[in-house]
Amino acid sequence: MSRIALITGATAGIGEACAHKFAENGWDLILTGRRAERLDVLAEFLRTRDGIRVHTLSFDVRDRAAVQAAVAEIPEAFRPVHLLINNAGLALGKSGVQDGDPDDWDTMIDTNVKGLLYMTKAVVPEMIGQKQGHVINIGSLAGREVYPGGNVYCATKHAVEALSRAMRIDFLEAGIKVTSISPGLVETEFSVVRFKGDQNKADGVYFGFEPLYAPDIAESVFWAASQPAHVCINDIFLTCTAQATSTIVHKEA
Ligand code: NDP
Ligand code: 8X3
Repeated sequence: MSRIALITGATAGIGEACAHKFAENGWDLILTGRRAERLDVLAEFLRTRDGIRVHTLSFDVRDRAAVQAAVAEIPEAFRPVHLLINNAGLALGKSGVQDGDPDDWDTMIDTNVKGLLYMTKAVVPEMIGQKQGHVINIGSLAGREVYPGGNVYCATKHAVEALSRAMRIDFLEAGIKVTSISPGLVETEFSVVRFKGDQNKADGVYFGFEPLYAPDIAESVFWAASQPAHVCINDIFLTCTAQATSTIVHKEA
């Protein structure tokens, strides 16, 4: 029987790498994100390379009605969803709270926290009906520590951490697994988004050391999803070898 994973934020970075990893291993996929064209290109590539089935859904996770409508229109052939990977997320800005932009705060909270909740609420009831399923939430080292200018982004990832633990309790009776995967610095489009298109500033974040790459995270996500039915991986916390904490990174001169 085919296994079906729904990945949010599959148009770039960690979500896209997860799509590749699961497709290579024969999973059928529902790929979501706002950039429909990227989803279409990726879907066609994976269908051709891996011979899997791919359904794409383009919507904004901040839009509750759009989330509900998108999940409701998943075709029968792509149900039930076995695995939800709540990956879509972002940071915007790196100022202190006193200088922060409240619009950026709204976007981070609405995407990273409320979007994750909307997706979970839309997908999990069917898993509960099936008495099986798995939710993997992409948290962050920023969900365990705070760092200068991280304030609201860190708060959203602390919330993701709390929600993962809470969901594990809420879904326990139905046998739904919940896994939290918390990476440190990963070189993706994340910093370009955070610094609003300033590529030089983004490159500076990863300069002088070898960061994690998106496929490194996809390995952990896939491993967590590949355990036997009676094993739930609660937590994976990974950094690159050069990173000890949010603020302590060994950089070559
Ligand atoms: P990228 O910027 O490369 O990818 C982010 C993805 O999220 C894109 O596919 C984007 O798709 C999607 N997304 C963002 N906002 C929305 C929205 N409103 N609605 C739907 N989709 C959205 O970053 P990463 O791959 O690095 O980030 C993925 C996750 O990993 C995030 O939750 C991030 O917080 C977390 N993370 C990242 C780390 C890093 O250092 N890179 C470290 C730890 C955690 P689109 O724009 O097409 O909608
Ligand atoms: C992303 C990693 O250190 O930029 O969650 O917050 S960090």
